[in-house]
Amino acid sequence: MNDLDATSPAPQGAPSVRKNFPDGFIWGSATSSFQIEGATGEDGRAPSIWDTFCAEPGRILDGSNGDMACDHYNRFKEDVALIKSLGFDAYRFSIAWPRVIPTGTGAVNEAGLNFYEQLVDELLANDITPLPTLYHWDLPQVLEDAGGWVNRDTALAFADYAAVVVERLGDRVQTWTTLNEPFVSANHGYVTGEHAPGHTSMAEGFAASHHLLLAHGLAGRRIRELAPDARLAIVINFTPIEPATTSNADVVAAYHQNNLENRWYADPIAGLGYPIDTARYHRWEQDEVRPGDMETIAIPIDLLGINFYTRSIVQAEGDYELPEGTPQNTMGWEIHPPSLGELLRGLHERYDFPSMLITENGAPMPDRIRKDGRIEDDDRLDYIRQHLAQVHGAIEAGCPIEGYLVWSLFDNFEWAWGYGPRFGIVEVDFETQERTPKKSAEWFSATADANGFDLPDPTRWAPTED
Ligand code: IFM
Repeated sequence: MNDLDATSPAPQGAPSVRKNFPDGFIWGSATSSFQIEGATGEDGRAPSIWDTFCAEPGRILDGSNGDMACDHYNRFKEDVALIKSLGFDAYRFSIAWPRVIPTGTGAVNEAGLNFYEQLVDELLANDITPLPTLYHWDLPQVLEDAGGWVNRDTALAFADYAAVVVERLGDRVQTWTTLNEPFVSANHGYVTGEHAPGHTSMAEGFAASHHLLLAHGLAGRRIRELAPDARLAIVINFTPIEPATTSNADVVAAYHQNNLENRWYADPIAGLGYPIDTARYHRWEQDEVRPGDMETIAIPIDLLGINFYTRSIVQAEGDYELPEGTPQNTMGWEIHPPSLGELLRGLHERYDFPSMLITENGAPMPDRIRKDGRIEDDDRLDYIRQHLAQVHGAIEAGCPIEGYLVWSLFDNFEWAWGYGPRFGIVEVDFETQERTPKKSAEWFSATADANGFDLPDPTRWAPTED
């Protein structure tokens, strides 16, 4: 949409290489309901576990909450116009269960459902493909009060909620995503306690993980019945794991961590069951698994959504610290683009899902340099460019990757970190709600428009050999 040549000059002596993407490659951005909508008390929305969590002292680094966030609920039309001006093909967002069914089960809140209907219609009117996710962590508090994801009934309630949404929007939405990052819901919510509802129990984490997967399968079945032509998807976050040393203890720790983070969800969905040795290692007896559950979970999907940010180096004792000088973002996550390329090739080899979409990738950066009113975020631009180069390499290696969605469209509420980390390619001034595209947004927009980009210094993060 713009004629900006945002490609940074190539370092001397390193000619840049053109990366053209296949025709029809999808370019877009992603957000989630609690992180941008605000309006937590409007039009009949009931509290979610995140409203409750934010109200507990000490849970959120800057003491903030989602009450205002990006006020997207009241500004969605201008936000869609902004997406349109950036020339994106698709927009991934999530639907807030506590807006649609405030009591978790039962009565539908028309005003809540209407909001998403208007959003979808506005996107379609602007030729932007809506990619809704049915659950991105904002569980109705009333369901948490009844046990949350540790309670099997939550999975059944999720399927009913999914059916309500699909019945209303199924004629306009072509791809339905059930869950976002079930690992984070179960692990951060019920094991480490860093996310809502803030519990710290390994046993609860395993129960939650099974019920989340069951929720995916049960909802998937309803989606198939109600929208037989739609595609069924789930979004999983992957963090490639490496042992810190070759010691037996570190290798074993890394092995089980890899199973928990990277295989626990994709394996059962692919019909491979839970990584059994890791279940035994953690003494999970699988009491929650009832006859037929694993078949329900293994309902075939059409699309795997992949969220990737970093890799993780694991040691048996204590947390690994990155050596000084390691490239990292403002949350201390290592920047290591080759891990994405390896991940994509590995996923395709292991699972062979019909299609894959990068549903999240991006970075919080300092955003301190400003010129002519715009943030000059060359670091974020380079992060996105290097990861796109890895996606390009994976496509060339035969991986069926249909698109790339940057996380995130906006600076927004970064969960337990509050509003400190800025992931947006569009700056949000939280005082005035003014939105200003950063340099990375202009570069990404130009890249989408050209369906490709020039990669300077191509040897810097050359894809590693498997
Ligand atoms: O902000 C989150 C998002 O909600 C889920 N994936 C990771 C992002 C960055 O932490």
